[in-house]
Amino acid sequence: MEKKTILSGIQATGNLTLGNYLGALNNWIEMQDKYDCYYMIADLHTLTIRKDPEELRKNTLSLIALYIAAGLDPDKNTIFIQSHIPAHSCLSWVLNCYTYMGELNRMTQFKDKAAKHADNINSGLFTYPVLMAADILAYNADLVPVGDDQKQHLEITRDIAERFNSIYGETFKMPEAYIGKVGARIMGLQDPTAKMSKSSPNELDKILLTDTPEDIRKKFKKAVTDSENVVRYDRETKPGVSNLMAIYGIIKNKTMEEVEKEFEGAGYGNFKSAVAEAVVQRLEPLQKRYYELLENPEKLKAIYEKGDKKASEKANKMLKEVYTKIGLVVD
Ligand code: ATP
Ligand code: LTN
Repeated sequence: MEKKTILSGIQATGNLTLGNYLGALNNWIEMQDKYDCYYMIADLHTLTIRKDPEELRKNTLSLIALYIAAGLDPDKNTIFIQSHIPAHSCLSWVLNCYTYMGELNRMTQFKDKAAKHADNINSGLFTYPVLMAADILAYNADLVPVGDDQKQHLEITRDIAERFNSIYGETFKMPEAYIGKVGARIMGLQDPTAKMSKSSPNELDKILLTDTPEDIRKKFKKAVTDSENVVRYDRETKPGVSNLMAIYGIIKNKTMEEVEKEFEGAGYGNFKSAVAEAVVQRLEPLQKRYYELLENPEKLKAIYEKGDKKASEKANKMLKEVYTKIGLVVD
């Protein structure tokens, strides 16, 4: 039987957080044996917020290194750079003509980002989900592993695909979001009611994948909990503790009941140290591989060049089919 196709990406906005890792990247690693996987660096999406050019270039390469250091095998997965495949932008333009302003206006990420960057509400920020739809539909992806915050973008992708298919006949496959049960939304350590975000200005709120063990221990020690001193999972009334439990549970592959049992009568001090150690242990080998890879830009280049080639063949085929259906002259 033919393998199902997976596509996902992360913006090249800099250092990844534990949220990005547990919500997205960690699931990707588990999928690499069963599926035909395409993982890209969403560098074009990064342009929707003003970035220093040199920093963007550097972030793009370091994100590839991080993908591999986290466990993505470049021989099993197609790892590529979004901007290297012009078909994404071409398909995005076409799909823009099948997407309504009203639909885009409802996107919560647009509203959040527009509020955060009120001085630069550019049209790229508004049409961001259409480029994301093009990324996904160009590969006929069956599944898209992302964090919970991207659910709405998957819904609009399906709406656009359905609209196109209903006019021109079966063209795009309907993609589905693949969202992990526990790690879908890792919350901030200082404000456990908001998601951990790499753009948060409060360093104590987020764990970066490149944080030192000392930083990680310090941040968990200072994490906000509650006064009950009982390790119990309840997102509503105990958001801080529940978030720490989720982090521990994913890393140790344990259910929330198992975590509750393990820390029965332990108190928050011991529990927090255990969570910190689990994270330190998981990140140590990742960091070692990451810094080694950064020393070897030629190797990284060879990986994305190979990925670019495979990705562009697949995306170009789909673009040609779309162009033909809508009436553009293709040959
Ligand atoms: P920013 O803070 O700059 O908006 P981000 O941290 O949300 O960025 P993205 O590049 O937008 O990062 O997201 C990359 C992937 O990580 C997506 O699949 C997203 O759903 C997931 N993700 C981001 N934050 C979290 C989180 N706190 N918990 C779980 N998954 C997350
Ligand atoms: N918008 C996504 C990044 C992204 C993406 C994609 C994810 C761009 N294109 C295609 C999955 C599939 C985000 O995580 N912020």
